[in-house]
Amino acid sequence: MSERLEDIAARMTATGKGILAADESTGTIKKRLNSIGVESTEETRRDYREMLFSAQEAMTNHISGVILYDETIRQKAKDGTSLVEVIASSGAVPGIKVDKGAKPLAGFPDEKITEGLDGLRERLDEYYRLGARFAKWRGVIAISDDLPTWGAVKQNAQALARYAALCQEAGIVPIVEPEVLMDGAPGDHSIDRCYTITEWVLKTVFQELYDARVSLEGMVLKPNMVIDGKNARKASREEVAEKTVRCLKATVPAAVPGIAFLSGGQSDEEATAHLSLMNAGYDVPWTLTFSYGRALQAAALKAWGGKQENVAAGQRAFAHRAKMNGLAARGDWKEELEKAA
Ligand code: 5MM
Repeated sequence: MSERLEDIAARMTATGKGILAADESTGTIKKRLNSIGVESTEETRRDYREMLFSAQEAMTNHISGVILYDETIRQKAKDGTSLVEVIASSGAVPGIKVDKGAKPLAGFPDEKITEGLDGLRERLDEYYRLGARFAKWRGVIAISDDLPTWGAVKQNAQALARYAALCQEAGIVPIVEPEVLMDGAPGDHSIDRCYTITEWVLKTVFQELYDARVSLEGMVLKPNMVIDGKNARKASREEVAEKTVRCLKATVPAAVPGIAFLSGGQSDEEATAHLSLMNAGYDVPWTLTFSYGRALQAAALKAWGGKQENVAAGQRAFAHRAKMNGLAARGDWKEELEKAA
């Protein structure tokens, strides 16, 4: 019998653990590898991800699930073990990005719609057979003085809801990721504008999920934090935590088991600090944890540098960030712990 959606969601949001977002599409991972002077080939992408997924300490103690890209879910480690098995052997749940990326939205200049609904039912069946037990779909919403438009918010929310319903039909837990961008152009918006837009987007997403008959108990939300634009003044860590929790309380039903934040371009330490403050200071009905890409991987990518002899160093860097975020998921992170390391 297949595992219940609620049970998978509970494993994904287990206390003190979070999700590693390693689902960079081919273009994005190329940028990441090129930034350390490594050519992006099927083999280097595999080597990099194998380095992360086989990092025993990080994976076993702090990672509850890994989001994979289509190529990665089919790849094998150097010794022939599938990467899905490498992940599962650490106790983490393998997951898969199923959206086909954000494309220009016809009729809405500077706004995007995420594609990938056609044929999704069949793709989900295949991913299930390959071992995925959760999926991810990211909708992106850009902020400017005039954006977003209601049309873009509504259409992205509808796509997220249709995706989530298809996942649940396939026995797969949907991660619903409506990302209000922090670094979209011009990125000079205030934290209060981010609050207003995030609230609007989340309200719309949950209405669409309801209309699409999505079971809230069998999903995980992956939102942005409420934070000012990358090129605007920086709100204090306390303000980010307070406004994020307030916004989520106003929009996310208590039936949702867990919320796993994206890092969205925050520095590694900021992303950790914000999560820890939220867990330490507020009573909330859901688990609050991380589903970070950049904020979990940046240090590891640099320490690895594409060299076999640096695998252990890369894994140590990953273990450190995973540990810091694991502590943050319990509200126990302290700045001194970064310095000590
Ligand atoms: C890892 O990056 C994910 C996929 O990005 P592309 O489709 O653009 O290649 C991305 O969706 C990621 O899962 C989330 O944004 C969280 O990552 P960050 O870096 O924001 O924590």
